[in-house]
Amino acid sequence: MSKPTLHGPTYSTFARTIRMALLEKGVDYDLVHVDMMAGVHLQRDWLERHPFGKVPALEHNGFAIYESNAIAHYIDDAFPGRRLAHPNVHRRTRDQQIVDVINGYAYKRIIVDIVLRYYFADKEKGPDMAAIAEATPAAEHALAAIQDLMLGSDPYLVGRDVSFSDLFLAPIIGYFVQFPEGTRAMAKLPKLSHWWLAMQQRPSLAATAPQM
Ligand SMILES: N[C@@H](CCC(=O)N[C@@H](CS)C(=O)NCC(=O)O)C(=O)O
Repeated sequence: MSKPTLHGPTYSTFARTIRMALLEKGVDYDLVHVDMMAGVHLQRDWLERHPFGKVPALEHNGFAIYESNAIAHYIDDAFPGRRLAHPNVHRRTRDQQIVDVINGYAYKRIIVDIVLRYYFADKEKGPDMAAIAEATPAAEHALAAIQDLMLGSDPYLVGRDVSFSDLFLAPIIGYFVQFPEGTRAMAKLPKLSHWWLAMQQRPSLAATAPQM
């Protein structure tokens, strides 16, 4: 079977999710860097691949896909290997519910409203700590909601092995815990902290560290 090509920078959380999915499935792939810092994702060529100017995008045998959840499902369905989709309907539904919570709420509250304010802080003034403090309760609320959706005492979000939601959340937490707001938020969430410990053991997380 021919290799898929993933387009996206390693520092994108969504691109990392897809790289983790490929590694978890044991799928070999080519990675094409998209220089978001230079605004490549807003240029005409990229907009033909992704009309909303986001990353990542995947191409396989001439089939082009954008939107990370669709890409992750394609990888699970199109390639052999352990299924990321849980066989139990309730767990599979919870998994997708958590993915929706991450993509609809948690990503913006954690990455856009907090993490990017640190990374792209004004060089002289430093990060806007007032805005970060204001954003923190909403980020904590999103993580608490995710913890509430975890099923049983399994190590991963919806079971004994990783599913889609684990792969969407881990790259976001990987950034969030670099900052005090993240470590404090996780300290209040024991089940999610145990999950984070389990995720840190996954070779797919270690092998996809962002390169700035
Ligand atoms: N709904 C998209 C979201 C992707 C997304 O927001 N990617 C971020 C990088 S992690 C991005 O492209 N941001 C660029 C921008 O918003 O200008 C997906 O699931 O793939």
